[in-house]
Amino acid sequence: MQNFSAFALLRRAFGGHSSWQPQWRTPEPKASYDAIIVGAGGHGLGTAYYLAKEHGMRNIAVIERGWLGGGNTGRNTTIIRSNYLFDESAALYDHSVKLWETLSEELNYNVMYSARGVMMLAHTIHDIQVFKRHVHANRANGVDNEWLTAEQAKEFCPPLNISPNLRYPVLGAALQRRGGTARHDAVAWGYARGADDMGVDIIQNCEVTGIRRDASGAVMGVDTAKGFIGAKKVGVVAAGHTSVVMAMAGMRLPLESFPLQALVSEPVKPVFPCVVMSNTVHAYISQSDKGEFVIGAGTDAFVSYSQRGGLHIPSHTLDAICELFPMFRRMRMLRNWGGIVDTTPDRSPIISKTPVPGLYVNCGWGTGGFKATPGSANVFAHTMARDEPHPINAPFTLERFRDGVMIDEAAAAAVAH
Ligand code: FAD
Ligand code: PYC
Repeated sequence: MQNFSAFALLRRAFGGHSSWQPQWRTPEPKASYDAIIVGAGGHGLGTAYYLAKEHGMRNIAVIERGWLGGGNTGRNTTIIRSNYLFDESAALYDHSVKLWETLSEELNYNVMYSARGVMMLAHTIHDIQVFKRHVHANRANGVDNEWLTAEQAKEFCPPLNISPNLRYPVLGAALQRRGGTARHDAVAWGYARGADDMGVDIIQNCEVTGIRRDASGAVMGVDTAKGFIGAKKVGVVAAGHTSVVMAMAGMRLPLESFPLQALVSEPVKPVFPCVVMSNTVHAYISQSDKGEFVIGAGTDAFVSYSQRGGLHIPSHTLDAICELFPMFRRMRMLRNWGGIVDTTPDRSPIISKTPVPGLYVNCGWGTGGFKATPGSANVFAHTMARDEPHPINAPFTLERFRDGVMIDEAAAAAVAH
């Protein structure tokens, strides 16, 4: 409670459902904690929340070099879905979708989860084959996904252009009706508030600059901009910069970091009822509750830590949007931005113990980790608390790259990332 202003207390008293964000007063770090999470994105804050709520660990700190939710959590296009191909992924992402369904009630904070349906367009025979394979695999796993003709796709999303004269005509679509969107900053703030209520320290403006190990090699704490902070366990959840942080403990990870961009239009009245993604012409779009079109672009083709990305990339995306939705041609774009995502060779995440006792890592979500926030945090907390993986994240180890047991979800983004 000590971290909240009078406004926040009032808002709590009246139910807490507001997108208004309290000013966070960062506490001074203690000399040591039972566990430290590096990175106050949704995954890190969620991990602290579940460590406290489900595993009774209260002496925890989340250490963030910037401000909470200022990384990819606050920069993404918020698409939520679980229509992944392989059994391991379906279990992980659907665990997350199920948590999304009740997250506002769980946190008493409106995360604005809206299951408005995610539709992936097919423009080629190859697209049709890939998406139908996903539909069948998903249904075999109890995950909803269905095939639509082009006419049914237009019925579901009236602004869609299904003219056969398009450069890449729409030949059909895969629709996951439970997919949708949520409010990204509310997720960060909801988990932060919940964790704070249970005694977790959230320490902003405090970069982790080193990971210290004792004579046996086990973790003993982190060096930070505010000095050394001791901890028996350290969980690294620093999307985009995981390799940099893990190198502090002497570990190399199979990760590459890329800028990924998004942009929003001026706000208009509600005209767009769902989420649409197209890999072939590369664009994805939804309409936020404020009325802005939220549009995602591609990654740069080369690795970089720049949070800008090439200007030609959003410009190609807008070409694609105008082709698919000609009625949006005169819309003006308000702002664009980038984030840094880190990607593994098989495009699946790593949620794992490491060879360093007491050090855990959650990374490699690439362009698709927002949807996974609750599920990932929930199983990572289990892994850290019990020093063994939850059955859902057991396949997502670091060792799979040594043993060749990949979970190849390269086709799963449904966008060319
Ligand atoms: P972050 O929110 O990035 O948090 C990591 C934190 O670690 C940051 O706040 C950072 O400052 C901190 N940190 C880094 N280094 C240090 C250090 N040394 N010391 C202390 N703190 C440190 N996913 C989807 O599922 N759907 C989408 O539609 C989607 N669209 C996207 C669009 C864009 C433009 C981008 C960039 C990403 C998109 N993603 C999407 C991916 C998604 O945003 C990420 O996978 C997810 O948000 C990662 O969450 P996180 O909590 O792990 O990381
Ligand atoms: O994973 O659905 C996704 C996604 C959409 C845009 C970026 N990632």
